Amino acid sequence: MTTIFDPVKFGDIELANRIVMAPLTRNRSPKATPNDLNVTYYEQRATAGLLITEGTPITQQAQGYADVPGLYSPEAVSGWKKVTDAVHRKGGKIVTQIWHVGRVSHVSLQPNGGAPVAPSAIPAGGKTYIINPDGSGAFVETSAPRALETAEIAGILEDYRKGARAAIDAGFDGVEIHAANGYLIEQFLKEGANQRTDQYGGSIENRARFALEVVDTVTKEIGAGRVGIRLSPTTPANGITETKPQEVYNYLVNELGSRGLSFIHVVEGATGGDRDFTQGDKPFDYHELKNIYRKAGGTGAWVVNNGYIKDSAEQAVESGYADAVAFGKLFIANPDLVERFKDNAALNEPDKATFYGGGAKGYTDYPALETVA
Ligand code: 8OZ
Repeated sequence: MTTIFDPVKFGDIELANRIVMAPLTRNRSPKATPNDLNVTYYEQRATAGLLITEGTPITQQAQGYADVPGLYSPEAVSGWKKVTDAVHRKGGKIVTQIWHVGRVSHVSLQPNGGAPVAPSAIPAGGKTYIINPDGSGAFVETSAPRALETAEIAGILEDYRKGARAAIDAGFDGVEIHAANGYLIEQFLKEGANQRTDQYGGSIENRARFALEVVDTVTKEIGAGRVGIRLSPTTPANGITETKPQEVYNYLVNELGSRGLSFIHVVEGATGGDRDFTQGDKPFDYHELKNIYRKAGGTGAWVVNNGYIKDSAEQAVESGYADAVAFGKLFIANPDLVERFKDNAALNEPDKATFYGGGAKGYTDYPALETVA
């Protein structure tokens, strides 16, 4: 029987175990550049089978929150190189989550204070986090976006290509395309944010076109065996809505099946919340989704996420449903989560107050087992 501690291949990436660190926004990289504290944080967690970094904007336009690390300056690539070197020295594997927020941004974060871009000029209606000119932080309404011209989309794909190349230059083992949680790719996929009348809007096939073009661009650049994708079929995150999530995502994974991806990472339910949440008229069937992907020839690892604990993760892997499980909050508080699971040891509790922004507190000061008296 396969267990969560067994090795596994995600395409070209060999993992020592099936316990994955989920991408986690931590807002601790001023000037969009990874620093030494970020190196320590990832290095501490290198015993995960795979680390997926926090969302990493591919351009300034792709940026939606203060102090998240990017991939679009030489300084950021050098900063990430220190992270990947440290993780590799510890025998770990690490991919970066390439990210474009689309409408989930604020003019103060955008090039020349311009409007964020989106499939359609429909505000997300949520909040983002910015740094005021006086240095203080603030949660503010996301700014009204402008709709991308059809002719601009090739330029965004080029940004993804460059982001993927920068990730490889920075020493990452691959990338995860962030197609979840109400950001740009999901804004195209889901009806509530997409009222386009060109080939990127209307039918499911048209709404999925942008996602598939991003996948094709990135896999062509760095090889499909190093490319995963994160999906959240039913999440309401960042004001996103879809009444037929099963149809949309069945179509999408059927298309992804022939593309040789390294892994498919599925957030089940509302991101960070209710696992049974759906916006469709029936419960979402994640097993059906996986079966469609496999029937379409998909060989990527099936990675599941959202509220898993050791028992439910073991059940998911041992039953053959999932190839690996991604943990978010548990990895924030437990740098040695793999060892703790192996030992059935007690877990540290994550401190919500220090999730976003700040310094070492609540970031690199969670104790590993051997440092607990
Ligand atoms: C929490 C806070 C800010 C951003 C996501 C990248 O939801 C995020 C995110 C999460 O995917």
